[in-house]
Amino acid sequence: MAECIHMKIAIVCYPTFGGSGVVATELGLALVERGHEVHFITYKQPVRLELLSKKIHFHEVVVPDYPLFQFQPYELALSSKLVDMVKLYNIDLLHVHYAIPHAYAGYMAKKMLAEEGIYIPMVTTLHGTDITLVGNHPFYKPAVTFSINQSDVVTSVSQSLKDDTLRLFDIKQEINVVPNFIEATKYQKVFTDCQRDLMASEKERIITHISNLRPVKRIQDVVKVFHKIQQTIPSKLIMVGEGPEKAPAEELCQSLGIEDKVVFVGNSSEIDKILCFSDLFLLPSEKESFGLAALEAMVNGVPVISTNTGGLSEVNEHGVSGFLSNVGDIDDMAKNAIDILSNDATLNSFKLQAKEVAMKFDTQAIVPLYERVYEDALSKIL
Ligand code: GMT
Repeated sequence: MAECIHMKIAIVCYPTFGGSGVVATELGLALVERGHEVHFITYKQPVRLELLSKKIHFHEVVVPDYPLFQFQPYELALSSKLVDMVKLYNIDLLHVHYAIPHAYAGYMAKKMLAEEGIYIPMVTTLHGTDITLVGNHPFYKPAVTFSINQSDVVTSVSQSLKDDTLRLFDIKQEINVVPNFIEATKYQKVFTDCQRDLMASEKERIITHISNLRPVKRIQDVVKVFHKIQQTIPSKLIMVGEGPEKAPAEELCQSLGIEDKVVFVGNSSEIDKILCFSDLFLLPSEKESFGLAALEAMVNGVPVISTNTGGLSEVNEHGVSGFLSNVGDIDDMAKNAIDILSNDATLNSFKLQAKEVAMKFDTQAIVPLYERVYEDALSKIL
């Protein structure tokens, strides 16, 4: 592998539970491992960022309340913070995750810096809802189109998201597909302390769903698929995450009479522990540009029953790491789940295959692609 020059990189992301923030944080940590210096710039310390050191910095963007403003101007505060931090730490490159409003704020920062003779490239990574759900709204579309086109390099987390972006926006920039990744080698050890008995009896299978429980995840479908599965296979459902669809899902469990078989655990920082004792992962999303949660399940040896929307088919291999169905096809998802769960031998081969497919997305394979993107971005301003 060719040696890469060490850079000072500012990463802008959402710090909360959610795929784009997780990817940005894991990327920052992996870059530090590879000798770069990383500065996270956002409004709160990212949830998966535990360690700060000489090479990992966190700079908080503060937006003080001012009574004149009905909405506090976060982009303004973010772009000012970017300008200050780039100057203070001699940062080489901005990497913004999620176009709204980060690419817009990054562009403004670039322009302000250029006024002072400081030229710095911006890489924008598109994650999904910034394109397919929110960014595409007429309220935001011109600004999103502009800031994508003004980025020095654009990446998307799947081919499907690239295709959506080119279809929905007037994009003049090339879009590089750099898939999401996972530290697969970390999971090669076999857990022996799963404590699965806390959740289910020995005879029961454990089925898991993890998300921000938003409408796009079709949470009612998770419950309906599980309702069918448990009629054939003794099982429990673990629902991880918080969001607006939680209460309606709890009501549905009640009305289907399965509330004693479903556990809502809320947000968790112990995802690996939960996946360690899970037998199957359900992801019946309406849209999913990549499906990082599916990849996290697979690397933990948990097969995935998902829809075939967006980039999911680039992650979950039909008949290998799990199965794909059309959006809303509850019967097909339940049938596939039962096929996997009904005997130990089949389940065990799917578990192994899920792990094997996940290896394709190992950090060691993907992070160098970002380094190449950075070099390309730097070469554009030198
Ligand atoms: O939908 C989510 O779970 C949150 C959202 C986000 O921006 O954090 O996730 C998007 O980005 C993830 C990381 O790249 C992808 O794995 C998710 O598929 C994508 N979500 C959608 O496209 C709906």
